[in-house]
Amino acid sequence: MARQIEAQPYHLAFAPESTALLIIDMQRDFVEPGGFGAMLGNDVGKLRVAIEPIRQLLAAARKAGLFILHTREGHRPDLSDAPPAKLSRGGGPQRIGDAGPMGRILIRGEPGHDIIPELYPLPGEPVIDKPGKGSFCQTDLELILKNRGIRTLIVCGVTTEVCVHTTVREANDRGFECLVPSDCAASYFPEFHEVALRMIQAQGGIFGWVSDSAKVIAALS
Ligand code: C5J
Repeated sequence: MARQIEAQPYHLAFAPESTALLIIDMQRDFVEPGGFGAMLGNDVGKLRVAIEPIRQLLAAARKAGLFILHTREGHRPDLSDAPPAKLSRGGGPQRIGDAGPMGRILIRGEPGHDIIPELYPLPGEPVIDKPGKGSFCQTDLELILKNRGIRTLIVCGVTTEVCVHTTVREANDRGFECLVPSDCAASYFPEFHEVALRMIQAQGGIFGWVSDSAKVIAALS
């Protein structure tokens, strides 16, 4: 059944059965002290504003029967899937793979790599482990979405201008319609968050649509 979400630059028509909620990298490594985000010199508190709006949207999406997926950025323990150019970034004393208070930084299976308890996946909700910023790069996400008949993505998570934006761009080029609820994404740099959202909806929605959690929840109810 077709419905509409009030959004910018104009409403988005969607059908719940072909719509997925995709939650990007809500991992301890990004939103808690001592992880990858902090290692890069960021104030992780800036990302935590998105947790409660995502939690509410996730609950509404589960109730509405939407297909829900989560992603995690991270690497194999032997770092064989981490490009040297990524490993050398940061400039600080710590690198990806080094030991931190939540285990080895950005390494699969370590406590810091896991999704935060507030947004923890339920059994049956796919978790896509990705080595890069985009969720389609070197993952089976596209296959899973196509097999399920998904055409519309509601994309949440962190950070707005990095993994959320990269994923929206990748998805847009693959023919998916993407909507980002503005309060369900966050950045270590609030000005980047604002501009990233403007970039998505500019030029008639060059990459997709922007709305907020209240409007999406209203459309799902
Ligand atoms: C970053 C991400 N910012 N999940 N990753 O390195 O946005």
